[in-house]
Amino acid sequence: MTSLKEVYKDYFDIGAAVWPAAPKTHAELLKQHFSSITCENVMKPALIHPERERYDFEKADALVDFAIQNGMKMRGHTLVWHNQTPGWFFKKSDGSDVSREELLTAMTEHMKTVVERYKGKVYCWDVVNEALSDSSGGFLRDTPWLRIVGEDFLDHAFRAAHEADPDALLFYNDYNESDPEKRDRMYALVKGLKERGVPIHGIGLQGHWYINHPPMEQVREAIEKYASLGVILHVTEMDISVFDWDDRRTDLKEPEPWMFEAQAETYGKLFELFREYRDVVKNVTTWGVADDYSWLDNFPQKGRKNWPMLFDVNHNPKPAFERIIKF
Ligand code: HAH
Repeated sequence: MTSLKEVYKDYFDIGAAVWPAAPKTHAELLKQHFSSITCENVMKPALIHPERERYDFEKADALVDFAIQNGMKMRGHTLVWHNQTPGWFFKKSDGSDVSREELLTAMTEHMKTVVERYKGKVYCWDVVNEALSDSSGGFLRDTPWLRIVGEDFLDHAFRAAHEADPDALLFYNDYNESDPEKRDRMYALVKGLKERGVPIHGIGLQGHWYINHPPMEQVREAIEKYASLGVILHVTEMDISVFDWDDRRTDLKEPEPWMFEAQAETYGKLFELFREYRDVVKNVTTWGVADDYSWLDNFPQKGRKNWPMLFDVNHNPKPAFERIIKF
């Protein structure tokens, strides 16, 4: 079977998000098609640093070893986020907030330990994830990072990550990246970081998309606008839901016949765009490997099966796979 990473070797890396069992359960697909992996969860603060004095590196280490053994790159995800971050970062044992200095110290020490440990093994980090507000009202999202540290928490995060590994490529990562309003905020955020001399090298476009959304023109405009900042782009968490965002039905046990064709069309157009922008798009990662497991099976509707990947539940290539290898 044609290897996806081979087909794209002159364009960009092809990545997949993985979990601890994946090197066994999805070994063949991972080895044949992917040149990059990301830990879906096990490098997140809640899993790798559950208590102030306790790190748990075992699962992340094993996935890093798997990447090295198979000549794959490893993306680091993620260092500073409002979700999946343990409460001890933000709260003292009496329940009150830590001080700005205490939170910055915890951030720096977290980065020193995690980023330095994987120096030379993890080639890029999503340093800050999802710091922008979703509504057009606020600029930054209301989180403990913003409330306790203030707006410069991003500056501190990127500087600390850079100090911990000066060779790692550092990313700001977010979703709804091609929505014009959020795009403009993301542009302004990264522009400000660059103007202040903060070490940031790339923007991560999560790429949680839908068969009919977003319009290709918006994705193109977003790529152009971000690229004008002189940063590289990674598509960090790509999947194409077969349900529209507000379609919350839970009764579909098998995909409808038209779905995989329509999904293939969308994957095809997006990969065509990425190829066109190969000078800036350097990695395209799917948030999972095959349809037997996806976070979308529990989001936005718990327990509702979705089929968003390039390979089906039996690990066979779907129409979307066939589409993106032909150009
Ligand atoms: C992403 N958020 C996260 O970056 C990733 O770490 C996680 O595993 C899955 C998706 C997307 C997202 C969300 O978590 C909540 C609302 C909208 C989008």
